[in-house]
Amino acid sequence: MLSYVTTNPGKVREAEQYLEEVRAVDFDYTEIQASELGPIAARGAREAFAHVGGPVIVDDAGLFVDDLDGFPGPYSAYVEDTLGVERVGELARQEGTLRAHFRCVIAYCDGEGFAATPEPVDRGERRGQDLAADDRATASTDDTVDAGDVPVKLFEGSVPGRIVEPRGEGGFGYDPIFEHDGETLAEMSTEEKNAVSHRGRALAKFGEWFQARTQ
Ligand code: ITT
Repeated sequence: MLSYVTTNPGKVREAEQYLEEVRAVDFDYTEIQASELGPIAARGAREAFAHVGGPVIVDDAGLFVDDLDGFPGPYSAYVEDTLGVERVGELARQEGTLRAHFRCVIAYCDGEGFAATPEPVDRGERRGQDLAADDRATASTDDTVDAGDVPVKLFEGSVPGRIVEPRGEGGFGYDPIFEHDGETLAEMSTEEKNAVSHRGRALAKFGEWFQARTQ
């Protein structure tokens, strides 16, 4: 059975609409420091696969404020924990910077290879080129897991929007300050959020591909 490896139950709730059989595995894989979500998710998927021993997906997501050079981007979790969502909203609005987007990369690994499709495959050997020098140091000194260089398939989704004063009780994370088409993601039901969101788009691509792979 497919395992969704995450410490965030909100992600699993959103995935249930797309994946018939999926179980949540609460495992905190290493999140390397990198400027792109893809290598972070790919590295996490390898470690999650080594932990679970069967097919896994992990999901790395972030809020990118366009006029703040994409801040907080791959550092969104750290910034949420340290500054907090409301403060990020205040900072962005102080700068007059309202345009933003959310991105999500779903990384799938089952230890096997992949036939070519439009979605990219991270083959591990690219890791050294994708990471900055500090990131390579982090990756190469991690001796807790040997997940090797098994291929990982990546599915990306994004949604444009703007930063607003917090509204709504639903969703999680930065949802209350992110407005798309007049509503914050926190004002939407899970189905409504999925229909427009970064994760919904990535999950739709993954769900279709995964169904074909397992038939
Ligand atoms: P796992 O890594 O264990 O899956 P996480 O919550 O740390 O859980 P991410 O690293 O992908 O997940 O999340 C980065 C940050 O972005 C974190 O602060 C999340 O709350 C936030 N985030 C991710 N997806 C989001 C979404 O759909 N809506 C709002 N905030 C989101």
